[in-house]
Amino acid sequence: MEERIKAIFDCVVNGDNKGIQAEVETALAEGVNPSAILNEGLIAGMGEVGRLFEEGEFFVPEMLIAARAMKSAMAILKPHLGSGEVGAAGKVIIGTVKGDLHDIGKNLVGLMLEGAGFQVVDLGSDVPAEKFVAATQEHAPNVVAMSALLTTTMVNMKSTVAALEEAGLRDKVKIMIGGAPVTDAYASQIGADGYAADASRAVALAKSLTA
Ligand code: B1M
Repeated sequence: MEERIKAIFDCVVNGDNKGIQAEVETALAEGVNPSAILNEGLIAGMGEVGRLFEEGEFFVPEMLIAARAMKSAMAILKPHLGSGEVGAAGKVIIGTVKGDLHDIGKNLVGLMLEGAGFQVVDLGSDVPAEKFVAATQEHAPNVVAMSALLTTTMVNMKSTVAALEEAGLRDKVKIMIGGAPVTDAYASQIGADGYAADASRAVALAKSLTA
């Protein structure tokens, strides 16, 4: 079993898009826990890619092919990650903020929220504040969820909170944020209602915000 997970980890690091699909399917067929595939294989593999990038061994193309492999694996894993009745828990709009193209963590949070019974409207990545505002007007969600992976883009969470306030929508929604550079203190500082460090904590937070 551990060998399977190690193979999945290696496929992410090597950006092996075909290999990872076969490995994940085999692991699932063998009864390996989907959460272990996700956390110890995919997320840990991506962490290693980040480390190699930081050390100058990997460059942007390597990060891109790793991301592609991770996305293929997540698509296979999706049906195995939850079984809540979609929409029963509430509605969330989610996006990665303006200037930021990192969407894997955001996708994972969206996927886990869906699994927990939330209806999720995914605005994608590089989402300007006005688009969050327009989507809030259109969909009337319970929660607006923002992701950022760059220290240079997390500031756009603050402008989005301000834009929601300006549009008179701030009291109608809960706002949650997350992503590697984001913290609890930052959430308080910008007037968000909560911060979650990872996808399962994001589900717990969304549940408590909508309770
Ligand atoms: Co970039 N990148 N990247 N990158 N990239 C990081 C983030 C970086 C930390 C790498 C490093 O230096 N070690 C660094 C940021 C440094 C900083 O600002 N502090 C960085 C950089 C510098 C860049 C560029 C500037 C590189 C360049 O061009 N020179 C560039 C910026 C482009 C842009 O956005 N404008 C860039 C580009 C890219 C790619 C496009 C090549 C690719 C992204 C592809 C894609 O997403 N479609 C990429 C990747 C893959 C990474 C790393 C390697 C992996 C990110 C990832 O997917 N992790 C990353 C290094 C790392 O994180 N160690 C790195 C896996 C994912 C499951 O985790 O996204 O953290 P994460 O999500 C977690 C939690 O954070 C949390 O839950 C998730 C699941 O547990 N979470 C939430 C996330 N959102 C949440 C929202 C919530 C709650 C929880 O509520 C709403």
